[in-house]
Amino acid sequence: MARVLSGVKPTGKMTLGNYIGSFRNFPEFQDSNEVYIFVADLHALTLPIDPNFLHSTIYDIVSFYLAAGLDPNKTILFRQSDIPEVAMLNAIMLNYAYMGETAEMIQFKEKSAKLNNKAIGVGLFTYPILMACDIFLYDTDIVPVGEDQRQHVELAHTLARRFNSRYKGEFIKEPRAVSPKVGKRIMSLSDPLHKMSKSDDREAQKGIIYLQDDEKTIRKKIMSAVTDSETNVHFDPINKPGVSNLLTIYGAMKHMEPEEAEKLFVGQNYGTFKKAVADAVMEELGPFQAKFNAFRSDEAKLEEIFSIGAKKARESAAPVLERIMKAVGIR
Ligand code: AQP
Repeated sequence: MARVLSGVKPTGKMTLGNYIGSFRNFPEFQDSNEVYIFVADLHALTLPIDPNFLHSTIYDIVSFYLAAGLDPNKTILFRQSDIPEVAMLNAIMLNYAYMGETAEMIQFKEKSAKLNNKAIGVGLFTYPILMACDIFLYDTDIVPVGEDQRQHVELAHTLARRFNSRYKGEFIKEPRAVSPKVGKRIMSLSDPLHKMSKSDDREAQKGIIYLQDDEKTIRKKIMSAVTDSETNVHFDPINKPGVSNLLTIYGAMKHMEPEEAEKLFVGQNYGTFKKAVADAVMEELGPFQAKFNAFRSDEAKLEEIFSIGAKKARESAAPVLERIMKAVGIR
């Protein structure tokens, strides 16, 4: 049985990118693996965030996990800040990553550039190390993430290797990232050269489908998606990024490669194609949203799920932390 771990950080309203790149992929693991899925609330503090918004979004994320089909009896569902062991491990692991490595992370470069390189919290710089600790603490083998998180998992892998080689033993499991077959990187509908991102505050979010948008808004955003001046529905991410992104979304919804999806739209105009994409998205998101609303309405129940998850997660974390503390000589 492999150990599988992933998380989502409550940094903004969840998007269709988060759904395709992460939420919907988790449940498939839970029948034949040991699965740990968490709300990465400490990671959300790496950029300025309103406390009320953060508090509420933590419950949104766990409700999305449940709506996607995660079963708390099969999957260990927890909140990152309920696990003090991760802070201890982070204090240790900060010493094994190099400043040049975290400075090279694409997310760090993009997010610090948005802050105009002023007042950048140290936590934003060291975020991939805390993420590596989330991974190490449960002896994780596999980390299912969208493409943009792959670089962070690769850094965790490098860090595990370095640590094991320095202390001459298999103290930390070396993790591996897996990304979905279709929809590794969903792009903005209004600016298909940029990722659809939950913390994106540019141009009034008309290119971002939020999982809590109503049907009318979702359809309107898809029907207004940027395409090109041609008329053929063809998958070519370099020359036709808008159409290709819509084909990727359609393919993700229908479990087919975008090239295969393209064949269904030969000779059809962009209007008909966009309507088919909107139908496909709503067919899946409609029932998902209804389940989400039901889970989200009971915060006491969500707290109970967190508390059971934290207990189980800490039972796994304690011996791993002890092993690493012994390896470095502080135990
Ligand atoms: N556009 C996307 N396409 C495919 N997958 C995506 N993910 C995010 N956006 C897309 C995947 O969703 C998970 C969320 O990870 P995270 O909460 O750590 O945030 P992130 O990776 O930084 O994603 P965001 O939405 O862009 O958040 P912000 O704006 O806060 O940085 C990951 O598996 C991610 O790959």
